[in-house]
Amino acid sequence: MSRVTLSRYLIEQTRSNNTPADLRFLIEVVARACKAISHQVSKGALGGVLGSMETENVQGEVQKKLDVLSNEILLEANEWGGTLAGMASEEMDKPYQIPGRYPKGAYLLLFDPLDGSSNIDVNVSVGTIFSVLRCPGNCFSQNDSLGDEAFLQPGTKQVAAGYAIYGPQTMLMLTLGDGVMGFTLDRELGSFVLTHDNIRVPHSTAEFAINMSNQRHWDEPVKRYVSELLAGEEGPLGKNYNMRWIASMVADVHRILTRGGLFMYPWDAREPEKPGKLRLMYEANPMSFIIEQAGGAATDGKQRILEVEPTSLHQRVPVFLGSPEEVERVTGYHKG
Ligand code: P6P
Repeated sequence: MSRVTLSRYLIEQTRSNNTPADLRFLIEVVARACKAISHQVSKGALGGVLGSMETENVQGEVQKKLDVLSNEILLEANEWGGTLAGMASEEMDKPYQIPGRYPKGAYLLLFDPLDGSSNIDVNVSVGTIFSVLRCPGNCFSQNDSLGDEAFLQPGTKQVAAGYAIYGPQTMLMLTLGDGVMGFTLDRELGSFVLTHDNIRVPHSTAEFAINMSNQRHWDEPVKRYVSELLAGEEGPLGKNYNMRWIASMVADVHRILTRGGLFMYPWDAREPEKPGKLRLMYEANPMSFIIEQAGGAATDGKQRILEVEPTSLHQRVPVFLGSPEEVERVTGYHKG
């Protein structure tokens, strides 16, 4: 059977689901940028790209050289194509304005250019997470600059989302709202090839992912739930659970898409004013769209993450996502 490349898949989607040609082009360009990022990441110490900058991003986190490089690769790849009205990134305080010399388009691209970058220097999988929204109204025809408010749409408004994972293989996981497809980078071809068609998250699981070192800082529903997981078959859940924590959301979510599981990054009392660590617009929303499209569930402990009404571009949110049976259980504990 001939291999279905990302390009062929997108063209077939255009025919079958009327995926707009400019959205197809946007996804192709993002995928091409992810190939370039994969190339840089794979150089490691040989590429002079490891280590940190002397700068901090809007999150107050020290930027890795590859954070900044990955951000630049995505901006330069996407600014000229005429598909975007603007871009927003974890690495930039304000939205990126499409330069006046380029045409604007109808979409907004949001991304975490290199998630899990603290793992880069220890050669653990990292990734790029992206989300696509429509620009509201006719913002792409405006001459004035695009403000944060154009991006502040709930996750249900996403028209596409995906991530690239830079691990033993480089893969691109993508949803256009009609299931989740997985593409593996064939470095000889230089193309992403469809290898996982219509991925489904198992309804139940015996594996959870959380940073246990924060246990004493969690609120009571999470403390109760995790203690029940740890009690195993002698406890109320009546089965033994395994634990994984890669501390790279892309890698943890990829494992859950592949074999099920529950990923948690709850609120904790270390910085009580912050709802959580993970960012809504370019981490939780795209990952939640993907997980739900694969039959999983994603909540902030109280409601679907995709229904959270954003109030700021870089806002954070608690995250519980993965196999529905466990997401519903831990969410139920928050409702008392
Ligand atoms: P911690 C990476 O920095 C990240 O944003 C996510 O990819 C990951 O799930 C989380 O933070 C890890 O956080 O507190 O365990 O280091």
